[in-house]
Amino acid sequence: MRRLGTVFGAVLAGVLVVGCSGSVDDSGGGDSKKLVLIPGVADEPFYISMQCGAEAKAEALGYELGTQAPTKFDAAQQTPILSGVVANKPGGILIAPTHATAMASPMKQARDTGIAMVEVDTALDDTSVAVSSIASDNKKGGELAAQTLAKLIGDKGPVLVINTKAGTSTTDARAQGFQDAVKAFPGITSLGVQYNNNEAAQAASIVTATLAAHPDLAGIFATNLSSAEGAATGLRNANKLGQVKLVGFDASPKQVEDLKAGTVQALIAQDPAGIGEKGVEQAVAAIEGKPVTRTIQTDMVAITQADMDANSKYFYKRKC
Ligand code: T6T
Repeated sequence: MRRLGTVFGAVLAGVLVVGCSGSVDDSGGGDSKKLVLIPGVADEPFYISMQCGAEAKAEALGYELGTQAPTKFDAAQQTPILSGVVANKPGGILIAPTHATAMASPMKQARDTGIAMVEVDTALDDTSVAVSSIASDNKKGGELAAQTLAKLIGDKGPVLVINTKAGTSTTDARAQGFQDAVKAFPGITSLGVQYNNNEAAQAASIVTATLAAHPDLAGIFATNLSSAEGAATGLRNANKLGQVKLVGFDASPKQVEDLKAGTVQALIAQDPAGIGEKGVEQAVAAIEGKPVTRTIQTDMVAITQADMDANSKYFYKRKC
């Protein structure tokens, strides 16, 4: 896989030689010094933090990075954005594919035009398309969430997983890791996984309906920002704050407020800025014909109210 990246980079370097300025490929337009980040959804602190890291690294390496994002976390919206970006022929694209299979065909088409494709956060099932993938160890994150929640509920009671959208590589791995790890606790019953379509309001409704059917609900694992923010609202609406323990992935400003207020008991924070930085490094390596690392894992940390001040560097941003 490393070899694929290197060879691919060398092909791009060949294109550079043809271009007159060293950065512009005059054979068909485009600019190899340009990178584009295509996040999963616009205006969301995880991706904003990723963009901040990517922009800073691009500037440091003498590249320009633009961002184009869909308004919803949806492959049908992300596909035309990707096609529009490809038409402008940047040197590299950092993309968080919104679906593990539905984004395969448009991403292959992009790769086949000679653009260096790097996956940031989410990934395709097909590992042959991107030269590099940078993400948290999401399965391990789900396992960590299960252990954290088990401790909070004294190893017993019914628990629910609120997941985002089926087909999202990261959150599916988190839910799987959680479900596998929870089996080690005989006193815990899994109520299974429900999907909120990456909409906080849907997560709140799921909590309301689950509490009506299972008033003894002990704990919830919310696999990302939208599900965790919405689950906190659902618990608040039902006056169950603190009674039903909530562990959520991510660390948006609202999630951090919820942790401070005791609405959420633990957050599993990722390092989106680090994902963006490393994504740029890998895209640039591929463009310049240098060795590329196929898979890179970034940091993750479980944060509780007790250690939130010490871990504030992991909090996500609304702007750079
Ligand atoms: O949890 C992150 C990201 O890792 C996941 O792939 C999708 O949801 C987030 O962006 C948070 O909303």
